[in-house]
Amino acid sequence: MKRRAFTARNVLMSSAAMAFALFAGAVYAEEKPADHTDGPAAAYEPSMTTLGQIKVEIPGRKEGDPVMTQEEFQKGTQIYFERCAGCHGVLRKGATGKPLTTDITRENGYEYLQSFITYGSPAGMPNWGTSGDMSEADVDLMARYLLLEPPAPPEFGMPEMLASWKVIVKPEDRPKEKMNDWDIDNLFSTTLRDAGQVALIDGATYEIKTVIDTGYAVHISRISASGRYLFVIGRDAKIVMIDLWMEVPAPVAEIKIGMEARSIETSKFEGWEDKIAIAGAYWPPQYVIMDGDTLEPKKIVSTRGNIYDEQVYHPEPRVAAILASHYKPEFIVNVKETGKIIMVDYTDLKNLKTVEIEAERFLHDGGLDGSKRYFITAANARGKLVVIDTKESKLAAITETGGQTPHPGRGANFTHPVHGPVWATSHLGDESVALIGTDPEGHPDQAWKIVDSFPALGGGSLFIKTHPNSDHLYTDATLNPDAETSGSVAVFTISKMGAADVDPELVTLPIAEWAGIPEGQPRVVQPEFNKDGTEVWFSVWNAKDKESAIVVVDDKTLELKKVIKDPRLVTPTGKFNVFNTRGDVY
Ligand code: DHE
Repeated sequence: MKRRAFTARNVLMSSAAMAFALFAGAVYAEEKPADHTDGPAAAYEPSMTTLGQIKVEIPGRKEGDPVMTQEEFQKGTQIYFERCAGCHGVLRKGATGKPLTTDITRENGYEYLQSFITYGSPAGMPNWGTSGDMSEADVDLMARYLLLEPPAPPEFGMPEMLASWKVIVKPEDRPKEKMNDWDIDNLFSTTLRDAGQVALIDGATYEIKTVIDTGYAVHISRISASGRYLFVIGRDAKIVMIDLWMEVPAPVAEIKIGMEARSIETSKFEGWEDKIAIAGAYWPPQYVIMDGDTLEPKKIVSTRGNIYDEQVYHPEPRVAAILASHYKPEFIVNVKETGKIIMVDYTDLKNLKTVEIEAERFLHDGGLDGSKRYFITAANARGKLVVIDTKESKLAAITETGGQTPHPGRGANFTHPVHGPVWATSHLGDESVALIGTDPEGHPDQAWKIVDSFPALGGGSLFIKTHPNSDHLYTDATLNPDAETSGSVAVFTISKMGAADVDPELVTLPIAEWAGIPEGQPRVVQPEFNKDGTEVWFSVWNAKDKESAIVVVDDKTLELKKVIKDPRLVTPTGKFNVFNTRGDVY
């Protein structure tokens, strides 16, 4: 395999700034990227915006504690959860960032903390003060805050879940057959992030059929195996279950499974279609197994435990991607900080069987290979891909991608003219696209090896996509600091890809320009195909008070087909085509 030395120009120099700005909720290119000095891996950390809103008390005062009012402590907690907890952990015990427990912060003292927060460090700490992201007063507040014991956010167990659980329409009162004439398989459930809603958009007419209220800073949609139920999860851990058979699809059940969450999935194994749902939380660190019809919570499993390699206890390992196996009645659960992948057998919840696979830290997103047997996921902070054989519930391989911070979404499967079946990821930290061989039977020498790596537009890519009926591979560059780059996508022609020593040619599509949005600097995010694989949709994601759009491209000609604009399209990001999402077609 050719090893590429990516050019400094194309490596995402200030990806940290961009990612922090993005995930702290300040999302747009028009906002000044801060001059952080850290690398992209450290930057790709969540903002615990929901936790930032909880009311906390100052923990019992100790001798030598700096004086702080309740109001200041509350503000410090909010800033900490929104900006620091992603790296340093909710409990300050460390994650991708160093621990900030009081034994350490008091040893270092106020001046050290104040200067560290102001100037950052080459090891990855952003320069919050000199970048202007935090005022001098906030830096002072945070330096004092860190000398106090951290507040422990509340747990969220069965009583809290049951209190939040609502069956809006009981299963027996739901339609017995599909009551609308919508082509529900070709609907796009479109995240309207800052509106806390999803728009259901018809894949043929581009009409917004309905807009549904969901959770706060809504994140992803997943669809039950039958295609009937749509599950949407917000960052506040609220799940909304929508029945697509209703005359006008609407929520039939909802629940909160924690205080911060990102993932939701439903059972797909034969005989178990639509029966079970599962969601994973960032806080408290747990996954929850629910009834697939009603969202009744059945079982809460904590992910607290030891890191796979160091065998050191981690108090808050977050649940990242969850996928349903097609080979067994199992869910595949990525536990970020302990680097473990848990195969959860959902057939007998009383005697729950799980297989704990030692994988790598810090697990994030991933998808299935073309045969749907193998789950390939990014341990993004370590630049690696982990491959799980879902038939055997076993680790198949761990491979370095050669790039910085792989971020595949669910990845892209295609048959490469030279290397055979491959799965692709793009990278957050540099311009590369890496292809991993996925055919251990037909191409055993290439299986689970990076068979090619070539440049796309630039660093800051979040998602890559193709479709079995398409000859194109698309990748975005959403977090690239350059507005033109973050407003464009790269397209490669699969049938023209050749040997690894020749980079495939790329075509750039100026998606944001095509959207014709007069104000702001929207970013282009997440290619998603329609059901037949003839069109690919891109979100043109602008500030919430500015116009956004969805741009539809003809996959054969790569020409603009449609710009969907509507005042209701507030901050569109992820789009989930019902057919492709339920069948893991990507
Ligand atoms: Fe996501 C998937 C976590 C920010 C859009 N995102 C995922 C998954 C995880 C995750 C764990 C995989 C879910 C699964 O498959 O079960 N996302 C996080 C974060 O922790 C992070 C970095 C910061 C945060 O505070 O939330 C984050 N994500 C974002 C965004 O800001 C994005 C770009 C816009 C938005 O709407 O929030 C975003 N994430 C997405 C999308 C997917 C996703 C569109 C699903 C992609 C797919 O094709 O399946």
